[in-house]
Amino acid sequence: RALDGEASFDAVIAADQKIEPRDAMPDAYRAGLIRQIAQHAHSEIIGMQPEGNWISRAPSLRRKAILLAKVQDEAGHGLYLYAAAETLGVSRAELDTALLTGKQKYSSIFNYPTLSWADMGAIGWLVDGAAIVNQVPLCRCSYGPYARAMIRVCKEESFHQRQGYQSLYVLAQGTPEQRAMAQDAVDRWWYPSLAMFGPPDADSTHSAQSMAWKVKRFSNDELRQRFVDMCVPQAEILGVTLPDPNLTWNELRGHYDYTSPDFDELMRVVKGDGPCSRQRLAHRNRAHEDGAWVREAAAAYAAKKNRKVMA
Ligand code: FAQ
Repeated sequence: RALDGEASFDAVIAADQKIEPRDAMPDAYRAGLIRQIAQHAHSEIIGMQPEGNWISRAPSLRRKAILLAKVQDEAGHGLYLYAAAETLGVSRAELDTALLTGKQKYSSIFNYPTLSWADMGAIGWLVDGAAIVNQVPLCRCSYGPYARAMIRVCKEESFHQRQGYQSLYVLAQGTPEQRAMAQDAVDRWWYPSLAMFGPPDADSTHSAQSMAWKVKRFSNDELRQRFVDMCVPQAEILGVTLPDPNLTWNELRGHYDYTSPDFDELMRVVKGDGPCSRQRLAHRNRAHEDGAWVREAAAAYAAKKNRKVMA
């Protein structure tokens, strides 16, 4: 069934059903989804760089194979997400340009450097952990293609999270140097991971509309809290300390109290002034230029095949 009007759009949203690409939808719904899905896709693609940095320096063949597979999965996630965005009427070339020129953003987290091998564990545990908390509710998002892409992404992401946790666990049980390296990685990744959930609810420009349209199912602060509550017992098992002296169980709220990340820093990073922002974008631009011949060859091959079909 293709929906043909605003009234039916509202009815589908109210009934918790899915909006599909050919359905009528408000322009702002379409634009908002393109914004979020594109940012999400770009995050997966730029997110390959911090970990890609360690593939050639992994401490064993096994760890190298795992890391290589994880980074490949991230490329795959980017591609499902670009495909979901394309169903809204934006082309892949437009999305590429928007990323390469800095017009569209990607997650703040990927503008931080990966300084040691332990960062691979901390990213898996904390960054993929935060991504799962944020993305599991997106499997119920009102836009069908995005919701369906998220199901597979979340399955793979939870595997990524487990491998990061296991890798960090091994270091945290290792020599004093390895334990210090694990703790240092957790110290550096904790607050940037909390910032992944976005600004506090009061400053979140898109939340209200996005929740009314059932794109977002929970607010930024609700998900951030859920992440903190999940990490505290995991940190205890790992034997690492989360770098927050205010982290205490609040009996009344039934949640952990915690120190918020520095939201001014988040906004600076989002605006392109993160420690690695320029490097990440320059690297992506270089890779895009280096890949020009592949795109040309693929287009020429497709044109040749088309001519054969027409003949
Ligand atoms: N970074 O009004 P809100 C991954 C922007 S996980 C950058 O609250 P919204 C997996 C926001 O876009 C990471 N920008 O916005 C992986 C908006 O700016 P705009 C990707 C941020 O959309 C793991 C403005 O601030 N995940 O890749 C950030 O309602 C390991 C106001 O904010 C997703 O993208 C930020 N942290 O809520 C890969 C999930 N926070 O557009 C490799 C899908 C906020 O008006 C290795 N996205 N902004 O210029 C979402 O759930 C939402 O878009 C939020 C933000 C929650 C990120």
